Amino acid sequence: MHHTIIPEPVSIQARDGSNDYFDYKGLPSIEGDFQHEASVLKAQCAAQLAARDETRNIVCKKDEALGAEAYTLDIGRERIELRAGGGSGAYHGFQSLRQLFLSGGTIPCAHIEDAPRFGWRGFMLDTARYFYSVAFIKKLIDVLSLHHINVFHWHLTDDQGWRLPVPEYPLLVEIGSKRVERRLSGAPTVGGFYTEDDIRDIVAFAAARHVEVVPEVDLPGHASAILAAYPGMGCTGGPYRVEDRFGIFEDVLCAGNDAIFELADAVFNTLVRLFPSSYVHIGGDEVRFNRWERCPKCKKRLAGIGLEKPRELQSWITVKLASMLAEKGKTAIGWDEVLEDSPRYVLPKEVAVMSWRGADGGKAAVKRGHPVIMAPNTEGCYLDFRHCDDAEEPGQWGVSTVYQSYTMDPVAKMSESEAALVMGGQCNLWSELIYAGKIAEYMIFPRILAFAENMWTPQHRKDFNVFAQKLTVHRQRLDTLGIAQYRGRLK
Ligand code: TNX
Repeated sequence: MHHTIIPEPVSIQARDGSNDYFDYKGLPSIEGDFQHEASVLKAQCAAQLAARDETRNIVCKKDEALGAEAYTLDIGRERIELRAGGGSGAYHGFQSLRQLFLSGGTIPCAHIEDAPRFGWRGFMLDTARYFYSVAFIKKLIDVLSLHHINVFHWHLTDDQGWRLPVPEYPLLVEIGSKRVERRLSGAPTVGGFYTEDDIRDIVAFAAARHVEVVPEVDLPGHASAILAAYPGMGCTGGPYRVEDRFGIFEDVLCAGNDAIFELADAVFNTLVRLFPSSYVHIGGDEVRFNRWERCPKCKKRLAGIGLEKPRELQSWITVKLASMLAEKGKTAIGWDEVLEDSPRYVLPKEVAVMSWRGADGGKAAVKRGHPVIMAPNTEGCYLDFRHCDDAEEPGQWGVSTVYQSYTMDPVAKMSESEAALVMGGQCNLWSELIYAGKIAEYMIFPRILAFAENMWTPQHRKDFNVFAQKLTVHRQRLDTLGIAQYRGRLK
């Protein structure tokens, strides 16, 4: 049997001319270094590998010669040796093994060497358009980490809901986390928020799986939930409501009101307290300028800071927010609109740009020296799109195939120095139409598997036909884990 690990490792060498295999009657003992990671593996395997097999063992060694995320596996008849440069490498090695354990049967003896192509292999979940339970988010993070996805970008706020409690601004969740669901009669509100304990729980759960949780609060647009809670933050003063429609709304935070920075400061302090990641995503997408054009306070602000066009206020806000974060030791990430700056308020080089309206934003950003994460909605990164062009398929806006997720090249048409600024890529699940976790799973799988291999595996080792073959085996592993998946055509 060929090994069917997704993403495909850098190299797999079968033991010379032998048909030897590692056979086991239960979970082997795990000895040596990386006991933290080993304990996670034991918990993950408990359901499928209830028994222990003490005659077999996995011996783990830290190997300084390997990179932090790199690992090797030596699969012998009675013993597997895992070497890794650090905890994350060990974790990835364990997850490759976990995939093989999930299929049951024996494991052919082999030597595996592995390390990622890109360091940022992300997935974003929009928990604002619909609210998902802590249990679901943990289930998702666990199965993402099975495929070496290492960043969970948590979209916490949007027009339709604010999910983050901020002590100084209690109405953000009291009012901002619920919306009227007008299609329902009776008690017509939906929503929810994550308590600090929920957030700590998710962050710790992810950290144990070597997944970094990057929070996003979307500013200054997509702000209806903030405005409903604190109408003074808008240009017109309202009335506002937590939106029950989807789309883009003209009411955004008032650029002429200093109170928006007080609010941002309190929000950032909460994020700093709860999220160890060095990144904070500040959104910045789809800001409409109509209100700013007519608002006396915004006009006054423009004059005060020497700008002419109201649209330039967005770069002024972005630069301000990014420097507030820098003072708190965090690096800002923004959607690619943050690149449309004003000559006076130029985006600081260290701000990372997430390219979503195709790859052009990312390409322009590396030319200007910004770190970039590629998530083009034109090339397989938008999991809210339908899997294929079929009227029966759920999804919005367009089609995004498994094949596109497999082939999106984050460094296409870049020079070597530009490509060096590309941290990696990310798939996003926007949830306007995704009202339940099971639907989310269906939209995520198997596209995220194709994407994981795309971000991890060196190009010369990628082969879509082999991937599609492995998928037939791998689908059963997802079934075992209780993950829903799309089963239609891949191209
Ligand atoms: C654009 S991607 C948005 C989201 C929508 C998404 C739908 C981005 C930064 N903004 O608000 O949910 O399109 O595909």
